[in-house]
Amino acid sequence: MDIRELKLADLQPSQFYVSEKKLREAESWFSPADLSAFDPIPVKILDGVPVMTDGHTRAAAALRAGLEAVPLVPDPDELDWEMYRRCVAECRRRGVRSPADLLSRIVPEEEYREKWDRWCDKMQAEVTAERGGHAVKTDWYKNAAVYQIYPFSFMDANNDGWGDIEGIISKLDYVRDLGVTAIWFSPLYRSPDKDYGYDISDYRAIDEKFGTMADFERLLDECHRRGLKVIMDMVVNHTSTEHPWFQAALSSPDSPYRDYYIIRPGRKKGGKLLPPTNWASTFTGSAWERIGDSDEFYLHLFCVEQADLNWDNPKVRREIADILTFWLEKGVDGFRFDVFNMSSKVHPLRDDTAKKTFQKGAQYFVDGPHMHEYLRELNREALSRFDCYTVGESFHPSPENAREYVRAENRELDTIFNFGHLDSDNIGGMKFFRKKFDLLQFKKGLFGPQTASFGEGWNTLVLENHDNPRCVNRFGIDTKHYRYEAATMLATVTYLGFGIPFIYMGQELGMTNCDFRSMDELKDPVSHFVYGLMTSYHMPKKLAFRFIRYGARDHARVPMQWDGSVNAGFNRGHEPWQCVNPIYPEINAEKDLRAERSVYRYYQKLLEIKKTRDAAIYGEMKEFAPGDRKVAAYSREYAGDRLFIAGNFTKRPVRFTLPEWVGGARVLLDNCGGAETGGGSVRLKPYQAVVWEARG
Ligand SMILES: [Ca+2]
Repeated sequence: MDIRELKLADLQPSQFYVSEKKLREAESWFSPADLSAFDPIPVKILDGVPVMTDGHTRAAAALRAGLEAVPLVPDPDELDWEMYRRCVAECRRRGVRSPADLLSRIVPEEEYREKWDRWCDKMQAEVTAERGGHAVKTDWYKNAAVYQIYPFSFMDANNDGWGDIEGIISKLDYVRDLGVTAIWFSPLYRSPDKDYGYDISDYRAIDEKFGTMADFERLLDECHRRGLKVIMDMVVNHTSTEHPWFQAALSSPDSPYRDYYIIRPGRKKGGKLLPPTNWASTFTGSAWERIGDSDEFYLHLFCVEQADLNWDNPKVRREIADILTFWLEKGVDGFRFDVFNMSSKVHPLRDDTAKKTFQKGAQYFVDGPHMHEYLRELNREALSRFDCYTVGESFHPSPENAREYVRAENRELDTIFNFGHLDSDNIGGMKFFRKKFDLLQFKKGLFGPQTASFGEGWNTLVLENHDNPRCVNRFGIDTKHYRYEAATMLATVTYLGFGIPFIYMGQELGMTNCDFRSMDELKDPVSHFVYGLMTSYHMPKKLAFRFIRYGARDHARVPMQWDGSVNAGFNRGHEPWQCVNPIYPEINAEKDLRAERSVYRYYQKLLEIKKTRDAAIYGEMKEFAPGDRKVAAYSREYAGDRLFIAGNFTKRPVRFTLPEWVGGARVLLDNCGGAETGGGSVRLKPYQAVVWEARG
């Protein structure tokens, strides 16, 4: 393939960022032995021809394969898909399954990665300087797979009952071997833990129970050495009330920090002092808390100990940009923004006049008037100065706003989470109130955002996180008899869609909900608040407990189940901060990895397809049989590469009609085995998921 075929001539010089000099430097790390491994394809670089890159690995691999050009993605909206496709095709033509495979044949991955990273960092710094401080944004996140770690409960190395950084490091090989490419850490910052890490009192410090900053830096390094990117949680809608800003705000009515928060005088009615508005917080009673015995209140949309920041104050936004820069300079690769779309409030703040039990005032802070503007500013001031990825946890955004947040050309966020499908087994999004599982709602919630953002932005795919019960205990699943089948089916149907898979720790083992015996075993303040509320409305305690146990966030927060030893191997016997799920001798990592039917090993196969298959990454998603109440099915297609995915959501066999082309297609993945295709249809066993492939 001639390099000029890649339409280089059509590109503007500003789109190149690798000089020939740099290329020569890069060439110097290939030993003659490395090069001979490529025989008869020598690595050659033509004078004056720039190499462009859309990802470290891919660029290096192509370079080594003798390809002179790899596409660059200076900005996501300028991506040349056609060029990318041809590049990958060329790798394939040379008998290499994927660029990553090519790489692993030559030098030990870690040694290579280190050299490459150093080179890229240097290059990135030069280009960033040339571009007035704005970095080149690569698209590494597009074929990423993210593993979420809730540090409290992952691994307790020093046996004090709390998970810690040392513990995480000891399990990084386990995480890497699953096949993920990035880790999102729930907050590791200093926190009084009123909301378990989501109430931050120092954004630049690691909490003592997890370790030290030096430990964190080692964690970052150990992740990077294994090719794992690091995504930090960022909770900046509110701070802990123990944060020095809030303490300073309280210290004096004249403190400039008062304007860091949303502080308003109360209203006097009939000799009584009422909060400034009637809003109810999501976690506890009124969203306003009186400041001492003054007439003023501060706003907290969540816990009393989580004071909302005033984003309309430019100094607050500057502080946030500086915090992001602090972590980016340390080398983290991205952020997950907690409830990001509540930060811009509508002023003046008014009563919620909607006729419902809880007046939350959502219309005065969800997708607020300056939300888009503030996100763009954070990009300009911090995010765009590094090659970093962002995902926003949104709080019920409107579909229009959801699209705008991720539209690449807007430069706001790369992705947001979409949770619509997770409400398909509860009433009105209230997770404690169970309803009969509705597959149509699940499909609409899962597939809708995939078509809405396609071609404009990127997407994420979620089944679990630290705020949700375990997926195998939901969606009407018969967990007792079909745990393995359901765990693997849900993953297949969810993760082969358009977007980045997010996997919550333990999900890859099919971990189940905990059989909590009493409220004492639950730690989450939300569980206790809602329980208190229910009983205050005279709901019998037993019944209230049943509701709580159905939807509690606590299920996901019990210690990770590593093996059958004491405390599931989470530590060496100290009582954990949160009780261990008594089922652990039966469900744990060691046992799953040895099992004939291993959820973990199935995830490995699934993620391999997800990360390397063009159709699974870039393909357009088309839903099939959207009205089917038992089966979810869709196709992904990219440049002649086709996949078809179907999953049975019931515990009974189902016959399902297939599109014509699938009839002759090869089965690529099958969680139960023995898919019976014939006569234009397939007979799916209970919770069976099948993936068919066809090329050309
Ligand atoms: Ca510990």
